[in-house]
Amino acid sequence: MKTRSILIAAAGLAVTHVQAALVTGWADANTSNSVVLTNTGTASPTVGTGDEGSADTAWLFASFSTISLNTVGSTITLSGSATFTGISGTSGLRDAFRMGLYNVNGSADDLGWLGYIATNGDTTNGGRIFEHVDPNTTGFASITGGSTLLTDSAPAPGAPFESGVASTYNLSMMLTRVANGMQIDTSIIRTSDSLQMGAGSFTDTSISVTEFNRVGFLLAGVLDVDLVQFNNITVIPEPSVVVLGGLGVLCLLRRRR
Ligand SMILES: [Ca+2]
Ligand SMILES: [Ca+2]
Ligand SMILES: [Ca+2]
Repeated sequence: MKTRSILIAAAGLAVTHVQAALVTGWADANTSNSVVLTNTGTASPTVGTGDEGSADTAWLFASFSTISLNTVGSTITLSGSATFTGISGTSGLRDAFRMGLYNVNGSADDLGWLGYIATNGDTTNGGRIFEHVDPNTTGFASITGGSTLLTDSAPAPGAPFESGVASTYNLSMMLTRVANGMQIDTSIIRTSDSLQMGAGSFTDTSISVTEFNRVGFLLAGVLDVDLVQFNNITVIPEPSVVVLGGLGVLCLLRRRR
């Protein structure tokens, strides 16, 4: 009696690529200032004119198509860089630069958004991660009312921003849906010497939001910054490859007498 086995393996893989999205359509939510924005229709907006302090107090924001982090392991990464020219503020610079990912939460203005904010540190204090929970009534970049401090990283060993000269910082904020909440990983790295000015990592186990559709930046008045050039601000959803099929294995046993 012989038994012959035929193994048929069928891999049904359907691949969907989700593109990294350039973030465009920038505006300043601070209507009481007179900050000049240019290149707002691109992913590389320019803040200020080069005149002393002309980029200060901007609350820069833009929309993007909603990205959902409803599945464990899914991520969204905000990335890009910013070149600061003419910073002349010398004290109180912690939290002077902020970046965030938000859900607009049905708001018609810049108030009441939900999400996460990362800030820069300085020589004596680390950068920080904050959360805006539901409900809150504050501006998206506020780290006081309506905001919860999640973590406070170690002090950065160098000046937060170089005065006078232009310096560029690589920006990254990654949100990862994890089984017990949301992991936030952020960095603000000076390109000239790889100095880390960012806020590190935290897992938020009590989350208010899993869908995101706004990017926001703040340039505080203490910077006295003359020009800020953002470069290629993008939001990248992952996974970029979705396996819709899977692996099918069919075993056929044929018995011959
Ligand atoms: Ca200045
Ligand atoms: Ca929380
Ligand atoms: Ca100022």
